[in-house]
Amino acid sequence: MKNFNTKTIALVLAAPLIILYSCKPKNAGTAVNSDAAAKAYVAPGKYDAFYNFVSGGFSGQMSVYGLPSGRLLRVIPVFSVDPEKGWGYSEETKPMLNTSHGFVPWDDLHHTELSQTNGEVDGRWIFANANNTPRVARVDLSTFRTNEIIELPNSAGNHSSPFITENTEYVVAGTRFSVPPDDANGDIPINTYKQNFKGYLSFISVGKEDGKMDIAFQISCPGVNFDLSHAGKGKSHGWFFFSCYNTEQANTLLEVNASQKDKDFIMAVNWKKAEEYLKAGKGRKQAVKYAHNVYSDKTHSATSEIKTEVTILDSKELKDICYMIPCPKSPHGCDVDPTGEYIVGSGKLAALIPVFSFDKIQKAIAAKSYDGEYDGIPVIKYEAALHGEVKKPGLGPLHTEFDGKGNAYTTFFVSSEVVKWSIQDLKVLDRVPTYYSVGHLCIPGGDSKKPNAKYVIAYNKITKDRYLPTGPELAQSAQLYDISGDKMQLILDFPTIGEPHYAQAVAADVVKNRSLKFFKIDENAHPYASKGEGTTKVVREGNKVHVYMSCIRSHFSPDNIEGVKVGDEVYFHVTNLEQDWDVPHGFAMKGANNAELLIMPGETQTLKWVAEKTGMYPFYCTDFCSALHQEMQGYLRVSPAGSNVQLSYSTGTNLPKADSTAAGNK
Ligand code: RUQ
Ligand code: CUA
Repeated sequence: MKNFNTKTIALVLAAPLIILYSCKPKNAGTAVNSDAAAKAYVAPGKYDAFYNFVSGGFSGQMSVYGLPSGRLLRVIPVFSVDPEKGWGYSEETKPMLNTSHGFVPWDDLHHTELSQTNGEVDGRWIFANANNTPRVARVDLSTFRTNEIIELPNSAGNHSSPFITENTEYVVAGTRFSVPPDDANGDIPINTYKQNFKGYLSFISVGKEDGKMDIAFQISCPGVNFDLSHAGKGKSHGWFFFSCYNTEQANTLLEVNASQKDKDFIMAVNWKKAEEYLKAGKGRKQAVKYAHNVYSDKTHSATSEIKTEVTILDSKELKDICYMIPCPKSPHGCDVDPTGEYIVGSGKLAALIPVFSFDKIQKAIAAKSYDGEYDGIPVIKYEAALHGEVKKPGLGPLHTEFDGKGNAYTTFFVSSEVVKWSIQDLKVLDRVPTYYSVGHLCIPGGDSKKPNAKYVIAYNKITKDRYLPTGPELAQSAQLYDISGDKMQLILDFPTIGEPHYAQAVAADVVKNRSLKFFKIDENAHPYASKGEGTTKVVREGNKVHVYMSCIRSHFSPDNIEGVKVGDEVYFHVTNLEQDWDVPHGFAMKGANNAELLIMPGETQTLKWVAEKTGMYPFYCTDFCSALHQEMQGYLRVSPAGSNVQLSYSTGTNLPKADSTAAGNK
């Protein structure tokens, strides 16, 4: 191996890195006005006005906060196992984390996107992306649970995802890493990147009524890094816009080698055209493998299916689906204003914000105002697509949201601030510091046609000095600003779970009234459900023991079980018979190698437990459900393999045991 010269590397690095480090704004403690507390105060017993759905980054989960209080309402397990709720541990939920790589217990969730109808947030579902093992999840907002996860073939680092079209026709995902296609030999030299690596965009269709996802088609594109995206809306409905970096197509030391060009691209995709080509049979079938996992609220169980084919449209052949628009330097955020006319690209290394015009893009395409091609894709002339530039807005623009009153709000990572500017005349109107290194931001409905411009929330990467120290790792943080006036006003800091990236918020009324209170026991179609205490039983099938168990305040049935032998696999199928709101029961078993179960009223969940040693094993309810919750417990006796203890079970009666080993006090 060649010795590389550290000095040269350091010099090369110095230039781009200088501005990449973020600055901490001054006066970190004094930026709050005295009326701020009243604006963020929600009296005990009162509801918040908004739900805020925040990505959990490397926690893999999504958290739900109330605004303006910043109170944490719930953490929804999505891509990572969660022992608190048994997610990924119960037999019913394990298939949700299945992939073509097998069971994957973790991921990195960056973006949340609420479903829309006619460009307005409809409160039905929220989608989320898994960045590492590429997947998209759909969370149902009647249960606040992940109901579906679909894996994406031909992809890696699913970052520009999951952004939706204005009627949730599609959830769209672009691959961050370009890779050799799944059906090609990936065992090739990495430095053949330019010849062999490709970027893919996935268009996932969403069922109108049931939300069911399916990969409608993928578009194969040049091997760049797709970073973020947003759908067109209104006049630009039918189009999708993706920011692309590493148009240098570097495969090593990207911080230098992918920062060479003055301009990278925003790729405009005409997906209505793509649909036409698909209908005309222009797609090519490709053999792939990806998991599609669906959770049913009727059987209270998930199924995982491995699918083996996807349809590919080639952007090189089908000339009029994709167009490149030059965008200065390494664009990150790609945001479309509420009218659908303006597309904002945020170059991480740029000192200005370019704003593109949809009308001008259309005219440029009609007039073929191109600057040649990039890997077979026409490149529209920068000036021909440009509405204008916001000059000197700040350093390191990342993301933009809109207030629906003609203003945009952009975050600046390096200069740690949110800047408000006017879309029409591109003038900076206001700026506020964030504490600090802000990434994403969110205005309720801020990427829809109808923003609700009461607040903007900044999601910061660094919180040094903002909270009590907690060792080397500090809380992640969000900051809430009132934007109802001309000037933005900081009113609250609140810590978040995991690293927050994108988040969405919606008026509480849009979601609150769809919230399910409990599952109807009559509709429980779980194959091992016990719909009443009378139907509970214990059944042996070889070395598998199925316990059909029920729970209701404040006992399990059965709560005494004997005749389990060493080596048996015991499946506790626990049905919660309650039919009331907010009465979960828990189930925990001594020595269980996985987690507890948390079972909602009307639901059945299953814990697998292997009897490894003879002895007495208590189990109990983990959720304080009544005054007699501490009495909600039971015992399971394990006898040696080959012992003659008969399988028996009971609740409230001491079965007289005939066999000699029953005495047990030797
Ligand atoms: S990112 S901080 Cu969405 Cu993963 Cu921009
Ligand atoms: Cu049931 Cu505690």
